[in-house]
Amino acid sequence: MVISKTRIKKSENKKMKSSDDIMYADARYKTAEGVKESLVRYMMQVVGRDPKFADKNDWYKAVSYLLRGYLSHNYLKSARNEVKDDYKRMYYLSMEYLPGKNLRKFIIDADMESNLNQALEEFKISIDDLEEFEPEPALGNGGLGRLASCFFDSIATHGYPGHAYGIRYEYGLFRQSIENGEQKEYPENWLTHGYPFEFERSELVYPISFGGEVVKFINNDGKEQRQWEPAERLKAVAFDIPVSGYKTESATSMRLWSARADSDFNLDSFNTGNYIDAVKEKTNSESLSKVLYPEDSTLAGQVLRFKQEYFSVSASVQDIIRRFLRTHSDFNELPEEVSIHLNDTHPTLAIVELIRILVDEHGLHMNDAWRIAQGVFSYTNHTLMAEAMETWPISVFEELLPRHLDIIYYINQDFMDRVKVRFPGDLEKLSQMSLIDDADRRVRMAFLCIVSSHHINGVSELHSQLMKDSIFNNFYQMFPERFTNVTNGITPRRWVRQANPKLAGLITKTIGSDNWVTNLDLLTGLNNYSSKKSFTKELLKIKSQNKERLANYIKEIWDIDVDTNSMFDIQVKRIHEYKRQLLNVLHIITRYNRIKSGQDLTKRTIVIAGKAAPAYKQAKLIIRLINDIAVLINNNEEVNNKLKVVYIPDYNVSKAQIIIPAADLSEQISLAGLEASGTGNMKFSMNGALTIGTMDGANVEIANCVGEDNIFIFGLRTPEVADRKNDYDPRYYYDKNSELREVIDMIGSGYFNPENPERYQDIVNSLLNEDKYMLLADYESYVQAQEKVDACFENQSEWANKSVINIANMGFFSSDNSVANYAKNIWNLKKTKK
Ligand code: 26Q
Repeated sequence: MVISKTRIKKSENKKMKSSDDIMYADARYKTAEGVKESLVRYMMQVVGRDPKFADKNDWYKAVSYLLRGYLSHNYLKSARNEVKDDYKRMYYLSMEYLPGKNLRKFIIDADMESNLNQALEEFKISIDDLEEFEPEPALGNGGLGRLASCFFDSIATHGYPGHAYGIRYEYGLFRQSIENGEQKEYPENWLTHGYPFEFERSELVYPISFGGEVVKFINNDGKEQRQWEPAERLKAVAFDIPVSGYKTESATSMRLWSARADSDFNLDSFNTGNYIDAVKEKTNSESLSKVLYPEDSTLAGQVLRFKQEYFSVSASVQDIIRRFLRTHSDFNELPEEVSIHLNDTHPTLAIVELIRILVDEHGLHMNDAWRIAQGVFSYTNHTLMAEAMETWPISVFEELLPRHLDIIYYINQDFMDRVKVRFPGDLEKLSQMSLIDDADRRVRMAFLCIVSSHHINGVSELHSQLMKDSIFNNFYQMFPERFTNVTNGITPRRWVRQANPKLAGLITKTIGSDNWVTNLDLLTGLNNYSSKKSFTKELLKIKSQNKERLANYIKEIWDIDVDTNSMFDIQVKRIHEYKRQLLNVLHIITRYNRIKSGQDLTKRTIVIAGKAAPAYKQAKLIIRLINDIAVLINNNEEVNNKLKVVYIPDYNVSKAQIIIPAADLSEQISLAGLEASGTGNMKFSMNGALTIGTMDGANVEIANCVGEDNIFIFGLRTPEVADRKNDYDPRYYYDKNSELREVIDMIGSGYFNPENPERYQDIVNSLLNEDKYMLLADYESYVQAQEKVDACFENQSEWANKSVINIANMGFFSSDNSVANYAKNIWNLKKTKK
């Protein structure tokens, strides 16, 4: 009897699909019917609602869980393949990510748009309805964070074994509102109603320690060893958010760490009856991952930020080692198996943490651990500005990471020995290149990165060259082979296919397939269409529809009517003096004066958006000035049929998706040599806007790709800026140019703010007495370039022709290209898919 029972079971088992079959062949989502069935199940089983009574928010959740479910198949399959074939993996460490909203992206990537729309029809819901309920993870400040997210879109789409690590900030970048012309900041808690795309991995937890002291002891081999005995401990818990690839089965994930109190560690306080203190300590520990620092260049230098940086990289490095040890045991193999990339210096401590773990926890010799680290790490620099260079006081190390400071001293000693050999007798070099700034008693994080990385790259040709010529020149002389360039890129999936579906449709129809979405060089096929009337007509129509959408949005938020026939002249990015939003302002006032004096100018709608760091007074003052000017101009009957100025509050990825496709003109006007790359410049151009810009960052390469006839370049070149630095006199330009003088005098006299005429005195003073970013030197050339822009816009077919050439030649700026470069030249990675 027993035997036959077993037999029945076995034969039943045969009929049952294996878990692999289920994992690898999920056909449910291939039809509208299948999607609908799944959706109703998710609604009942996960959301817990009756589909009959579900509201839009419920449907948003059900669709999101369905997508998460679908993507987890792809993610798990990709992860399994990586392990099975022992692929080298790249781990990207970044303090910031800006993925934008995920719902629409996941739907497009899963090729589910039409099935899902059909499935939702019965419930009278559209995908647009659902998007409104999705919170936006604003886990970054700007360019650097968005770059990381573009790269991961490319990594997932092309099947590279890459994994992202960061922090699950509870509060993302503040929400900006403009009140009486001023920026006000509000907390942005994107997790209030939960985030349906994440998986909490409560089993994936690592201890994180701070403080205490380093003790010496004699180990079993009779050698002196050092050990860190920390005083404070907390935990990092993993949360994974899937990253989908476009119409492919490959996928990856973003692993974000959240801080938790270490309950065991607090037990003492409980036992001694100090309950309140124990709970306080818990809140204190958990505050570590609470909030993203809103600075994007000047460093606040807060201890909490330092702790965040260590928290994030310590958890990540522990996780990387755990993953490595699942299939390997010899740490000498680490450089062949693992590549760790540092997104700027913010995760530098990962280097020291890896060495510490190898030496203190796995018994390696310091020199071996140090050699292994140099085979593993690579570093991207994103800025040359001295004030943005990260350094941390030695006292902070002593207090919080004493063992890490030991290791940094070891590295520095080893490095200084090498400097002595390379530059014999040059004592100055020793102090210039030391990882420790002796005068200030601070650790120089960028130097630590350079010394520890096999590759160091800048983010545009110009920036990479300047890196070698200026701030890192000593290091370049020592390690020329380490320095390289990888020009930034942006994903055409989000920035064209998703943000500008009509343009995407036109391109697909014209080229004959949608292969360009993953192979952007195919856009060159459009070059033949630049003077084909039927094509340019459609292109202009699409631009006009996108402008209509932005105009409606402007009407909604400000109740301002803007004319979609006017030129949409747009500058959106963080507000910073070096980015020169003020130069844009000088031009706006010039236009205002010219119109008032009776000149007939091209009609323009000038749009500006961006956030200022809350403590950056001058940047906030610039925002206020723009808004004061906007009120005056928009209400002035004499000019407002020729000129409108609009400040769009709370710029973020979603807003960018509405604003950028609507632009005719893209403003990229930083002082030459200061914008490392820029990526907004690429987004605009890919959407058919023409650029007015300086020869800075990636603008230089954009000019090369589209040709100088199809871009409006003005201003001093980098060498000219350097030449003039020492004897620059802004008053010379003020005295010489009466139009400029009038503009500055208007700002200074309170023309735009008669209720408080002193308000912008600081701005005028800084322009006339220092003008650090040489606005006055570039003013005349900027205004002349703007005149050329006007003339060109008046000839719409010429404009359209240039617009097509811009789009057609943007292939180089696909993040697919940047990632392929990193993979080949820096990470040494192979794709897991053919
Ligand atoms: C560091 C320490 C403490 C607090 C804040 C920071 C911090 C945070 C963010 C410093 C810098 C950033 C962000 C920098 C950034 O976004 N840089 C931009 O990176 C882009 C991608 O490479 C470039 O295109 C831009 O040119 C560059 O400005």
